[in-house]
Amino acid sequence: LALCHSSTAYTKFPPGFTFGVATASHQIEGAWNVNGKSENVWDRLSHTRPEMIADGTNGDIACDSYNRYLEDVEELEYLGVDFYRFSLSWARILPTGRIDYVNPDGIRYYNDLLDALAEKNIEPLVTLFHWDLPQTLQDLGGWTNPKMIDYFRDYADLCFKEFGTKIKSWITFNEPYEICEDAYGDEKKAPAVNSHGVGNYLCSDNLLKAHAESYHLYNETYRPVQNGRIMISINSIWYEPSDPANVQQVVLADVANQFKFGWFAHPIFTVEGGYPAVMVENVARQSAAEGLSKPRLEQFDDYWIQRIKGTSDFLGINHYTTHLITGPGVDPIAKSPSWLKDIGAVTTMEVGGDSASEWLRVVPTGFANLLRWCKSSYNDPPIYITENGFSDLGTLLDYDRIKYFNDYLSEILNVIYDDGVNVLGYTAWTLMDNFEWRAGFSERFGFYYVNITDPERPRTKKLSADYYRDLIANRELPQDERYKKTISDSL
Ligand code: PNW
Repeated sequence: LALCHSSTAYTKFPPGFTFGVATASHQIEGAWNVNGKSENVWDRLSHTRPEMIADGTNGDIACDSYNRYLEDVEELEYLGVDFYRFSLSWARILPTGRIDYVNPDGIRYYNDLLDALAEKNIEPLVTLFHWDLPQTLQDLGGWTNPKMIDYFRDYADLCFKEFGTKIKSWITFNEPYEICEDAYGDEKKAPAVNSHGVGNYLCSDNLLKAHAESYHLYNETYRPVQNGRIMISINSIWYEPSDPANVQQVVLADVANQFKFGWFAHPIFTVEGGYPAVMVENVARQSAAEGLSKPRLEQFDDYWIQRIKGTSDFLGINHYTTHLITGPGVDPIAKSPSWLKDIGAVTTMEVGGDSASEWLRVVPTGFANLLRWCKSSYNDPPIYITENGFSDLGTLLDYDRIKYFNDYLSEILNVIYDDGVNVLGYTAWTLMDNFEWRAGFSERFGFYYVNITDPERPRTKKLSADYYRDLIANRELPQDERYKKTISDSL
């Protein structure tokens, strides 16, 4: 692979390019049952099935950002970010999940945070849904229930109304793939419903409709007075052929990318709209082979194809890693039926450098390929990178993280200057070590180390914090020798 590519690379970001960091409510806030907040699906999972969290931790206190948000803002100020991406806790704002009771403390908390950010000139980029569904709504079926379209629109409506004068940039959903596949088609994420091959597709139907309804609501009712923008953040594991000369693998990698990224991007960002044709065909073929008289996934009708199309002002991309396609067939880890089996390809993670997360392999060139593919597949959309980051065990001299950021950012520069990909901003995951879902605190992605055995939750900056601060201050990849060590130095 072209690893030498980045050594000759560009270092300066174009004028107007912006930088931020991201967090998510359940991963940092804590205060899980304080001042009216109700239980969410991650509270439920980590309390009732603690063995499902690698280190048995939970989000009860997490980074205690509910109480320590001013410390968060100080750290953001140190980094010098243009914007801060965080998410709202639905269960803190609407404890029943429905619009019938608004918790004043939820409104107060986010107003306080927004005011503190405004004082430091840090722009908020706010995610409405980053996985912490109120348990009350999960009890009704969660994202497999079509009523969620209304519940989500009501929640979005309230947030636009309450916070829309302070928030000009909204993200409806963080990573619909993870929401639908990991949580309803598997048990990798809460609520761990594991309705593989069925629940995952019910979820995508409802989620895409809920997204579209919220977009139209914002567009028609709020945008004329609030003048903001609204988008969705789609995650990709980018798939590449393990042997680039193998035509069958090349074709299958594209099928896998349609199933992964295209599942949610195609309905929103293409001219024709709807789910990718290859996805609809594959699921129909598999369903027939299973003896079903009706496919487990069906194309949207014309009304919904039109209603969902074009409903994002930018393409938000969360990207971490690349995996490989080794050939046709049923992946050995695929359940039956399942999204993975429906792809009809065998995947492997045997590629690139390691992180502390099994799934996260370091493959910077894959990022460039994904971005070029997005430009050509989706009509050259304006793109924000809404997450990108690297996990380790929490070392303060985090050279591997610095190298990851450097090499991935370098690929962004390559595609901007060489291919004209329209990337407008970059968001690093994450401000500080936080509750990494089923990995608990065992995998750490932060610029700040958080000591979770200390009730004060002290935050200690890592070397990567200075790297990112220098980068932002100069709008240029730092060349300073103190950031450059080999991978083995940081272990
Ligand atoms: C994201 N993958 O999840 C989430 O948005 C964050 O909340 C999370 O902490 C962060 O990335 C690190 O995991 C992902 O398999 C989950 O490519 C899986 C993948 C990527 C991102």
